[in-house]
Amino acid sequence: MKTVDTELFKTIGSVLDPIEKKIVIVPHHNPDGDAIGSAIGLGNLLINRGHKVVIIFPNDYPAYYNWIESKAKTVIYNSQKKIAKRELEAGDILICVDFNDISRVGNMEKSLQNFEGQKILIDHHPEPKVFCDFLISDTTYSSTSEMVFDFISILDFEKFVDKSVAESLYVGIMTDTGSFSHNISEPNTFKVISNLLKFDINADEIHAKVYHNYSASRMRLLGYCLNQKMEILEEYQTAVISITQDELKNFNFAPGDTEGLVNYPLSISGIVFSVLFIEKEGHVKLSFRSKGLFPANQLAANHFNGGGHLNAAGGEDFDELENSLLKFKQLLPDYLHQLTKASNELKKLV
Ligand SMILES: [Mn+2]
Repeated sequence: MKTVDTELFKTIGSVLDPIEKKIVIVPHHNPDGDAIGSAIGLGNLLINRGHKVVIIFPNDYPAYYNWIESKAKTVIYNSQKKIAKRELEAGDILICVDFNDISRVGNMEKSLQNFEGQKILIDHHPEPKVFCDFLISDTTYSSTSEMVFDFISILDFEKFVDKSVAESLYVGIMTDTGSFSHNISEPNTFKVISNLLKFDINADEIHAKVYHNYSASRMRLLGYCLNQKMEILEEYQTAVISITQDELKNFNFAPGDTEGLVNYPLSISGIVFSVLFIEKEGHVKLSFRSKGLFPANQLAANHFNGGGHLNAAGGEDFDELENSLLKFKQLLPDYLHQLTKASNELKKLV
């Protein structure tokens, strides 16, 4: 079971005093449910406490998260650079959530580097590259949103939690655990969920708002990818899916439409590693998911300029899609031993 460094949380909490200070919250580029949920949840909490808060998203987020209510002003850096820069200049405290490497904010990196106030980081990814003055970094948490709730509890801020805070943090935990299907063996996760449910939130409704809110073309894209584009590399217990820009256009691609796609092949018995290749302008974006002991983050870091969690990582390759796919396949023999080992461990469990 995890041990929480209460003193560290309290020290960092004291940075937030007095409440007149202006706080800027920044999640990572291509924000997912946890990045959005932890940023908005923390933002609403701090506003309820009397702070001035602005949330700057490096780029826009999927429309199925639009219903989450932010009391703080939100700015999208990519489309509102001037306003975003002005807000960063005016900020006293920067709180970075759900990432631990400054390069994860995309082209907002330079503006963050120039931030002159105090910087706090709250995150659950491994191997932080330190760029903040204060760090709460703990990989035993399911999500940053769960960490934010502990932060709130330890600082005795629960009196500032309302429905909007609880809803946002619930979204973060729900999405980062794949609706409570992975990273859920720590009792603390459910303790936090149980606390959030006390704030009159409707968990059934939240699930439906996020997962029953997709476009028909997104579902057709999913069907196409699984039916036509999924390749099973049996010897390596690996599945790959690759999508070109043209294919995405054919399915009226909207941000978020490929989120979660990489998880599907892991439902196949015997598959321990799933990789999604998406062709972008000038590069290929890769998502890696694994089961058991296979270190998806190591492969991502070693060969594809990436990293992340043991079982969920990302990366990018500055090459053509075909070359990238070929390079990946040629790498697999080097990982055969680890893939087989992970697969054998899992067989023991079934
Ligand atoms: Mn997260």
